[in-house]
Amino acid sequence: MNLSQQHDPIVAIATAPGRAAVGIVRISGRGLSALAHALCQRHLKPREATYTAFLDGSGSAIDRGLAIYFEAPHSFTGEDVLELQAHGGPVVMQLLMARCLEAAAQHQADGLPVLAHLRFAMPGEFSLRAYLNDKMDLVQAEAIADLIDASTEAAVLSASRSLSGAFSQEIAQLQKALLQLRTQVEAALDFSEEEIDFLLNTDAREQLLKLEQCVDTVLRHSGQGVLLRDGMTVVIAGQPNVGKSSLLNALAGAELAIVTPVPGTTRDKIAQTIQIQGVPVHVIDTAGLRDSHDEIEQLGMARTWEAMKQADAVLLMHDLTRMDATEYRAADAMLACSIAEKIPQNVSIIDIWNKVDAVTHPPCVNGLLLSARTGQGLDVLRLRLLQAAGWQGVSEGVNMARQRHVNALQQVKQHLAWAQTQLAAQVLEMVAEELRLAHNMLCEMTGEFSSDDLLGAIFSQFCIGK
Ligand SMILES: Nc1nc2c(ncn2[C@@H]2O[C@H](COP(=O)(O)OP(=O)(O)O)[C@@H](O)[C@H]2O)c(=O)[nH]1
Ligand SMILES: [Mg+2]
Repeated sequence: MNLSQQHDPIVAIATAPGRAAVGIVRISGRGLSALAHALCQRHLKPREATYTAFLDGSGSAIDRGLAIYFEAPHSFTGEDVLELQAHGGPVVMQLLMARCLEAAAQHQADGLPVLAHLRFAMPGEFSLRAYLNDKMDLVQAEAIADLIDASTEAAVLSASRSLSGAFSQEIAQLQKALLQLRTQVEAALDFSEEEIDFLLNTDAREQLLKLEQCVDTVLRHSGQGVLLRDGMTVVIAGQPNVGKSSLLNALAGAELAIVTPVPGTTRDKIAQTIQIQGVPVHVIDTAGLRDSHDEIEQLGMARTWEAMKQADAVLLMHDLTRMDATEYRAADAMLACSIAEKIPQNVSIIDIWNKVDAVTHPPCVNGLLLSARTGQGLDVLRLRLLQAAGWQGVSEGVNMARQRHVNALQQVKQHLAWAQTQLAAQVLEMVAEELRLAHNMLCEMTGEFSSDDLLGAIFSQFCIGK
């Protein structure tokens, strides 16, 4: 998008495609009262719902519904916004949108060229404008998309917290403390005798330490927020017939994967997202791992390995009923070795021993005993998964966060650590520089400084009409 297009009026269907009771067409831009007049043939009082006909070019009603006009700057985007709430049929919506474009084009002839540039909105463009017009910062704008995409109740609550500005406030507090320290350092730099004073007498070291601790706390909470947003990926692996598909079904509470006593039933991976304490957990059932010459099964097994490498945790499943079978145990030992060899260190491997219902004296094992059939041990397994993900369930509520935020905070932390080192070495210019860089990172998080690339990457992920 070039710069001039940034100010074009935009239109989109704001509701999901398909049939619905109500559908909303939304327009944002300058000078929309003229458009409202063309569509409704009446004056719309700002911020009031008016029941009206939506007229086509010849004056016939396309539909009747509610029109709401928000006059700039008192709107979501900070521009004039017009919302047309009509019956939610796809054709009604298309007709209304086409009529908006037609009525806007008419204004070219009437000497209102701005309106004549009305065009379809790009994904996230309404939110982008809200951000550009200082209606919200970048963290809040991201929270809108996260709220819409939230897959669990906990994710909704945390995205809503971030949208209300709770996360932005935490960052603002860090910014404030950092700015205070920077001011002191910069002042000391300006007067060389004060520099000595500063180094000897101020509590700069302590302020820095305190700041680092605050960053740590925000960082920890953000990690939790990222987990709520992105969830964790868990792969169930093991030899054929140990009960992997049964476990997926038991965790999901539905018959998703085919379960049979025939080894090699699962040929491809099957995924399902469940939630544990509000954390989305993407569980992947895989083809059992064994020596096989079946080509399809081999392809399935290759996918199993790929999935394991990319997982956060692997549930390595063993079959308690076959503990006495030498061949089975040898294959299990081989499998454990290959997994330890091939799977990256950061993937947690959790050994689980299935079919505990079928054995009278379960042996002492290193891992969890469970039964996919009766559900025994599943609660412990769920908690173990949360533990592997690093979920602490912050009691005061989690702010929704993204990996981008965590990365930025880690860099802030790094710059503060370097600032400590420079302070110890009494190189005040370098302390000032590190603090400046830390401050910049925080500003980038909230979008006070931002590149077009970053904005493009963020807003293009939004849905159209938001
Ligand atoms: N007794 C008992 N049988 C189980 C349990 N879990 C799975 N099975 C049986 O083991 C066989 C293989 O199960 P399946 O889930 O297809 O194993 P997969 O090949 O690892 O996916 C089926 O006959 C299941 O009914 C369990 O917890 N207890
Ligand atoms: Mg299976």
